[in-house]
Amino acid sequence: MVGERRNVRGALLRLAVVVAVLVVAAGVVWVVRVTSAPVAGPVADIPALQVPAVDVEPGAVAPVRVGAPAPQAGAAGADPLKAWADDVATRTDVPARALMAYGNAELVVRSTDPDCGLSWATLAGIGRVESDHGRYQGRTLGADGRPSTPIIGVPLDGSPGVKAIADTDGGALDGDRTVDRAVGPMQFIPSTWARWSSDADIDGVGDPQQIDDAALAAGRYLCAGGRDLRTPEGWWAGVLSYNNSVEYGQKVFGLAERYARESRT
Ligand SMILES: [Ca+2]
Ligand SMILES: [Ca+2]
Repeated sequence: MVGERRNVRGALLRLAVVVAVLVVAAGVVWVVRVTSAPVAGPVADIPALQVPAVDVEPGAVAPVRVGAPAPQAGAAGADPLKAWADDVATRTDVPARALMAYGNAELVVRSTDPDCGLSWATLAGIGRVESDHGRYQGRTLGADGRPSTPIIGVPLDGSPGVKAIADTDGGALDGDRTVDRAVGPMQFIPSTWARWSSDADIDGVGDPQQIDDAALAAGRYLCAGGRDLRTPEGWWAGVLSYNNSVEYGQKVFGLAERYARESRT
């Protein structure tokens, strides 16, 4: 079953690469069809439910290939990352504070793992699906990069549609000593956080509720195993490792493509 799916995916991948080459050769801009803009709903909605999945197959050319302007270092004395985030926030629905976290993660990974090709837009797509950039259920994202109250997911107790994950953190991260729960703006399971914990705001603590820390950990996680996120196979493998669902990947794809496009206009 899994092998069969891989073969199909491989075939689709090869097809997608051929199509992408033809499109580029024809000088035609590759446009991903986005079915509609995310619909604002009641704050109690799970963020992912507000996000439409786009009509792309796994293996479709990675959205980062559309070439968003990456955050860059600038003049000494200025804060180029903040200037970039403030600017992009005016054209997207992503709060500037979250953009700073995603952009910072891209910059850090660009220096530590340049072959990964991590894009802030991919992180923003994941952050939108996982927690609406830390704004889940009416929360706000503070200047310190923390949601106004900690984001803690449902108990992973094996209920219908939910994985069963026994407690690994003694409740330290998720407040639950019986089972584990996904935590923070990027929704890390405590055992995953234990492996990928990052300290991007340099306060001496890796905190999955703090969006700089969470975004950098997510970026490192996506790059694991030498993935090149600039390739279709690398991008899809990374995103599906975050959540092994084609619909999830399609949602992140559509968002990342849209954020990248909006950031350029
Ligand atoms: Ca726990
Ligand atoms: Ca930290």
